[in-house]
Amino acid sequence: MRCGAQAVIDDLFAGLDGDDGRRETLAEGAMILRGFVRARAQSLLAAVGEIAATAPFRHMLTPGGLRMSVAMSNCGGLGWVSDPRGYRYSPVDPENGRQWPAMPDSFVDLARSAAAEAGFADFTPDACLLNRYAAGSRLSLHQDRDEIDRGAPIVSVSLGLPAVFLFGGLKRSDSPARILLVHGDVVVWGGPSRLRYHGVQPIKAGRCPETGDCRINLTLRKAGPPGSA
Ligand code: MD3
Ligand code: FE
Repeated sequence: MRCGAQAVIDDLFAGLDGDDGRRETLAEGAMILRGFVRARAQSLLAAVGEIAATAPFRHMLTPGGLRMSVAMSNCGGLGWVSDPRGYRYSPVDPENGRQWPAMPDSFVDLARSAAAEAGFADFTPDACLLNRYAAGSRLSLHQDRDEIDRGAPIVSVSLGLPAVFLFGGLKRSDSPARILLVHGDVVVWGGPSRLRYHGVQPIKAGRCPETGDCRINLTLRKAGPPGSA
């Protein structure tokens, strides 16, 4: 049921719902909850399919005019967009001028419970960026700084093919740690880790039962001002 050699380790923890107790603190404010959504992954992926039926995955252009290798969509009151005018959050899908699909309750619930587990009480996301990685897709080192309220954490969910995540420092030149993220893992990034540089190495080609030949990452965010949503 799972991708790669992780299956043996995962089997040792199988049968436990939700948090299976494997948590790793990467740095102050950054915590991995291994397998946190494994039991709910198929219903999350069904919700991703419904969102993508309304707001299809697309390859956005960077402000420099390059086509991103990761295909993206959004749900929630705000969605992250990039085009030659810049990066920003938009309440509408620029492809059709309509509001992004609503954020499913299951996304809100998992974000709240994962954030609470990592010590961030009362997290309410108003934006969810959906990233779809095919073999070879990557995300170069960057900071997430388009959100107004930097006091709120970001909750990220990994589904499907594994990824080598790059976890850097507060300067682009800080050499990043490499962390394997697999199907069902959740990471919470907040506090002093909120503005760390991070990225994703090119995804290795593979197949898994959950998503086929891709990796899906959900990032649940509070993009709007403090006190809103
Ligand atoms: C560390 N996505 O969408 S999620 C992104 O796996 C993004 O698709 C990656 O980076 C992915 O912006 C990584 C993990 C993540 C998200 C936000 C962070 C790590 C972070 C903010 C600060 C530090
Ligand atoms: Fe990011």
